[in-house]
Amino acid sequence: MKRRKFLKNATLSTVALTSAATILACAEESPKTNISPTKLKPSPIAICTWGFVDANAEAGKALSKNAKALDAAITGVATEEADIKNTTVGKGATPNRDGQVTLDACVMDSNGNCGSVLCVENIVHVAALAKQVMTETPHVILAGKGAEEFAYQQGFKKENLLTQDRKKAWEEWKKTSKYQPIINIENHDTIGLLTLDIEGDIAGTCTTSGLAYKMNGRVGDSPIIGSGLFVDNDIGAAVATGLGEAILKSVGSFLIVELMRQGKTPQEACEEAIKRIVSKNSNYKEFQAAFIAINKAGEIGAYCIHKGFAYMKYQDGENTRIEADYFVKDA
Ligand code: SD4
Repeated sequence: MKRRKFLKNATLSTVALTSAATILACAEESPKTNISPTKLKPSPIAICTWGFVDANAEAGKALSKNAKALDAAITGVATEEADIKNTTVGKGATPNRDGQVTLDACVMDSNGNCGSVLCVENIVHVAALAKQVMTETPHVILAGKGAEEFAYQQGFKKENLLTQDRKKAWEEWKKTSKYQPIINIENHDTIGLLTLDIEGDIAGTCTTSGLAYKMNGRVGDSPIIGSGLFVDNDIGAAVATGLGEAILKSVGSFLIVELMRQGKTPQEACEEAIKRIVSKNSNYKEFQAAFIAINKAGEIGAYCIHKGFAYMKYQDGENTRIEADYFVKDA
């Protein structure tokens, strides 16, 4: 072989080898995920359960100003906690059957830290309180009086949560109440809010008074990490609303995140979690359960048992209400 031809061939082979090595190295480094690379850098997103336009907009706007995911989520839900027109969250919430308003909330950040408060009275902003449990105590959960006392130490104000309007409704309910847990589909308006911030980090919170006229001491899924809320910043997050007893038994939010880890889209994962609840509860036609979820690519999913569940999505300055697909189609 002529020297020039040999050199040319040698150069070509080197180029080919180098390219092959580069391709192999890239293949090894690329994450094992179904998410397309073009979708890996979404702009900030806030999603929340039900049609909470203002709360979701607050969270979305905070994200646009570079707030961290969890701070934006807590800012968003604070709007509902303070709104006495929402009878399932914060001030103005419906009391338990003994006339006490008791609140549940939790938070989870993008480092896997979480905090939760159960059955708290006289404190409006329980999601913010759950964050204080996370950051200022060695614990994850504080309940009842202990959580309330901790709130005062942290500078939270004592407030009467029972409005005249809710007191009247409770007195009316007492006249016919059979003192059995009454589950109806109208018992909703819990706010669960998930955020993906400018850094691509994910966090979430959930805050509620739970079921109207629940037994004193009853706690639902909303403040229970894994059931009402779960975040894994490598994968995504999910949050629930609906009948807490059914959601608790399926550890639904954790299930959704794990299904996404296995490659399901947020939509597929939400559908499987709802189908799991349906398959394990023969009375599923009598209650509502719903999930929303987000993954690292900013893809969203939502699914519920019965028609009528909607969620909000804020991204790029647009706050959109989206009706979720549902399981019971024969109603
Ligand atoms: C609970 N999951 O305490 C809550 C109730 C709820 O919208 O979501 N209401 O069971």
